[in-house]
Amino acid sequence: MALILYSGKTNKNAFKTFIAAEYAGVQVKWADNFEMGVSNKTPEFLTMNPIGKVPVLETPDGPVFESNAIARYVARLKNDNALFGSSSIEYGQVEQWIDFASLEIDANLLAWIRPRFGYGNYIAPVEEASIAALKRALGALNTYLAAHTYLVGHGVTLADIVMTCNLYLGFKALMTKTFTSEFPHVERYFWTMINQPNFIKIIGEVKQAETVPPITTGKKPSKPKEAKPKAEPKKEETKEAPKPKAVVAGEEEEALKPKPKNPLDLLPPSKMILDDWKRLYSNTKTNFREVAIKGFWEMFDPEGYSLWFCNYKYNNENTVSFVTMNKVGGFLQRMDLARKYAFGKMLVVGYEPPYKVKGLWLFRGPEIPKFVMDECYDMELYEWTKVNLSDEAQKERVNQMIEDYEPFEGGGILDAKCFK
Ligand SMILES: N[C@@H](CCC(=O)N[C@@H](CS)C(=O)NCC(=O)O)C(=O)O
Repeated sequence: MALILYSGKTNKNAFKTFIAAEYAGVQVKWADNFEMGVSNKTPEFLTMNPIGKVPVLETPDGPVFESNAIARYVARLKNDNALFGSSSIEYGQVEQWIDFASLEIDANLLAWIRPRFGYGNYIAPVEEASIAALKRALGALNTYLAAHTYLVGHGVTLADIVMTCNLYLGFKALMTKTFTSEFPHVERYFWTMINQPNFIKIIGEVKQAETVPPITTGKKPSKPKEAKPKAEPKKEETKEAPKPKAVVAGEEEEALKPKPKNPLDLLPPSKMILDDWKRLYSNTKTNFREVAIKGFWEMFDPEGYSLWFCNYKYNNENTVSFVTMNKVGGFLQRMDLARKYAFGKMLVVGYEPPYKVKGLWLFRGPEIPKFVMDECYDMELYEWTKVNLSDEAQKERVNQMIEDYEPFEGGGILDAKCFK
């Protein structure tokens, strides 16, 4: 029989339960007709959780509240669950990171977000202190993750579930790319976790916040300028309730202006038609060297396009094959913004860990486009080297990467992904 979770369906604290349930093989379902602010204030609900907050899990043996406790309970329903680690010390570390995720990350994120979402008064020095404390915590997490794929051991634990759900709120609602780029290992960790099948199934696709929401408490900010995190672009604060993005004060006019052209569209025309190359690549099934590779060099326009090798900077961390492949898959998804201007091949090399991730990219223009560098955080996780076209060995490496030639630099190709 399924356990029942009382909560709104977009609550990140409720996601912890459902993700843990996926890993534990436990059935949980949402309570029918739950209405936030109404259902959690009834006398029946208050007997389950006297503070009237969600989520609450109803079990045959009684209710459990507090989202971390619910996730632990669900995980415990499976004996020897790897979500708790595989030894006493790992168990201790799982608990350590759950507390860190709650007390150092979530608490500061909430202190930052609440006034901006209209819950509680905005007080500039309080916001500043919350952001500083959050940055301190993210800095520490970033240092740890520089040498770790998961928070504990070599697989997903409850600590990763709680941490990712808490970070999710920040990435979705508050922490823009400008803010998170200071913490590249946290970014990589977050996108890797959020792309795990059991996470995607529950949370779905996540888009990072593009702006920090304006203050909506109805009170004038005491010190509006200092209130904003320094890295964020200036934005008008408003006294009114939140409005759809395009009509928030100062943005209406902006929204009506035609979108500026991508600077790459203003480059002198090129003889190379990217779509023709992509079509040739996709349609060549035999004689790849003679047809596709030969065709590539005939089409290639060194004036209008540039070729780049990339090499993942943290190959030693690539100890789990599917995590490595997911990482590359996530990168290609995020490169979607460059589909009109790029072609890429990404290889996961080696049949034994650590796997090496190497790629080849063709970009419109003589440099890697700035908007790609700015907007796709994965770019900085790779070392980029422009292909020297007068070096035949480098050109042969290009051919081999396009062709998935094996063995590639002495290793088998575990996975080859194409961006086209
Ligand atoms: N520490 C609690 C936080 C619970 C919480 O703050 N729930 C909010 C929704 S995310 C709530 O129910 N608020 C309603 C209220 O305060 O009355 C947990 O992790 O479950």
